[in-house]
Amino acid sequence: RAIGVFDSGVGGLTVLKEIQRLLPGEDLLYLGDTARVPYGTKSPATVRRYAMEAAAFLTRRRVKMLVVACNTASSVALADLENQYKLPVIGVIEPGAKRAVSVTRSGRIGVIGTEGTIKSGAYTVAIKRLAPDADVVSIACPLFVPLVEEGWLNHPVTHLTARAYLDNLRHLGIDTLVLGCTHYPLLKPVLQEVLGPEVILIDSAEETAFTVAAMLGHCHRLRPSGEICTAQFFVTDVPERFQRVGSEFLGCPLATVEQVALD
Ligand code: DGN
Repeated sequence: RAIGVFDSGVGGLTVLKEIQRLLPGEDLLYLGDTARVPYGTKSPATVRRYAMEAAAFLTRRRVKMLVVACNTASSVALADLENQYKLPVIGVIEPGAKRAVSVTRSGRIGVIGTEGTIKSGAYTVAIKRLAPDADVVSIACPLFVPLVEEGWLNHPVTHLTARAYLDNLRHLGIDTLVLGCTHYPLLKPVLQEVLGPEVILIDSAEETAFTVAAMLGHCHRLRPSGEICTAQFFVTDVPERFQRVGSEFLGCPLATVEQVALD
């Protein structure tokens, strides 16, 4: 049985990539709800409905585990998914929060994400549950997703945008920043440059993959690099853009991407 992974679009591929790196022997099904991206600006009720439909699609294909590779969906829909299904359901919030708490020295932790994720307060709750004294500063960075989708990973506009969003966090003296959106790991070099080398960036994609591996109770050998990804990809809009941007995310071509309807 495969591991089912879903996101609103290409962002969750950062999680898929890390799972593949840790567990190359696992079959993976990936659904990107590209017809309805972005989730980040939608209401919690709408994102919950989308997440339930995405999960229903994957469970009809008899997956053994669901990975919600989207912070926005994880922050508002995880409990509903857990109640609905008997399978293990893994979100991206908890693993990132745990890691942030374990590495911070000052206890002052920054969180960036979509409007939906930040408004939900899910990271603040998760971090405070583990470290009640932590000082959490969170800001929404809604322009980052379209910049990443455009492939502007090292563009002057991206640098300026990052500076505008993050200057405040820098002045507040955070020592740890949670990248609370699965698109953001691609911006690591720019974010690190703006914040300076002393701020530790927490990549929830990596942390989530560790949680998946721990849950499955094994770790496979690394696959030799350069091999074509064998996961099966589904999208809800025409595949071309997903295939183009997605191959940049994964660093290898996406063999086949199938367009599907969720109902
Ligand atoms: N990748 C999604 C997340 O992690 O929140 C955000 C993408 C979007 O829907 N805007």
